[in-house]
Amino acid sequence: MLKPRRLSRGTTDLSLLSVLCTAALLLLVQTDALATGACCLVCEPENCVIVEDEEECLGLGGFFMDGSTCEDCPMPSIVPSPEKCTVTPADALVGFFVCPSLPVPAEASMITVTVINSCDQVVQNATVVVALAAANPVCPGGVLSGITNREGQVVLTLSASGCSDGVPLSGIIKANGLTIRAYENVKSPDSDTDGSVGLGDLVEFSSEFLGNTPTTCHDYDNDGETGLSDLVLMGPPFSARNHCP
Ligand SMILES: [Ca+2]
Ligand SMILES: [Ca+2]
Repeated sequence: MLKPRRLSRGTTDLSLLSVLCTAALLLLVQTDALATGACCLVCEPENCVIVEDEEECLGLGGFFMDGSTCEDCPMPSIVPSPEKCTVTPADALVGFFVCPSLPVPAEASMITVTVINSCDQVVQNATVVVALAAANPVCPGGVLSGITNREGQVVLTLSASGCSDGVPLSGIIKANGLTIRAYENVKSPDSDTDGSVGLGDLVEFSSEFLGNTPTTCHDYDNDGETGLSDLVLMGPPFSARNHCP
């Protein structure tokens, strides 16, 4: 009576063993499948490859996203890198030179924003928006936004007045929603904000130029003094009596 039992138990043990082996194999296959993930190569043309582990991905110079697919890799192309973007001539002037734009915009009031991403690629079709503080009223109809072209550039005419001298966040530039510049200086030859560059502004300019009042609103290039380089910026819009529409 014991014999069949032993046989039966042996058969059961064998079956159990084969079930366990199959399970272990399945687990192994499953673990292996889970180990793959997306290796994002953000600056490479192919953008992503599927690899088995982080080590393999690091060897390729990417970053590993365990269990992910390539669709999960971030697309760097539209995200600007603030330090790589350029703004002329505002970066050199350490702020915005703004000016009522009629009849002809003052040269320095036309800024060229070049949007670059972290891969040193230009960003086309980026939405660029300039925002000024209340101390720098924009002329009626002034457009302070645009879309970058194939070279990743957009030219904006800053048709505005007033003075922000060393005031944080006075002039902001955003590209695709990300702040790429935050200037403390936004200065206009129409500093009295009456909408035109006239005698009142010249009187204020002269006072700073001659040192009768402290250097503030008419130091357009923000080098610490109201001098000849500022006169060069003030001259043309004053001669043309630049004004808002
Ligand atoms: Ca004025
Ligand atoms: Ca100056």
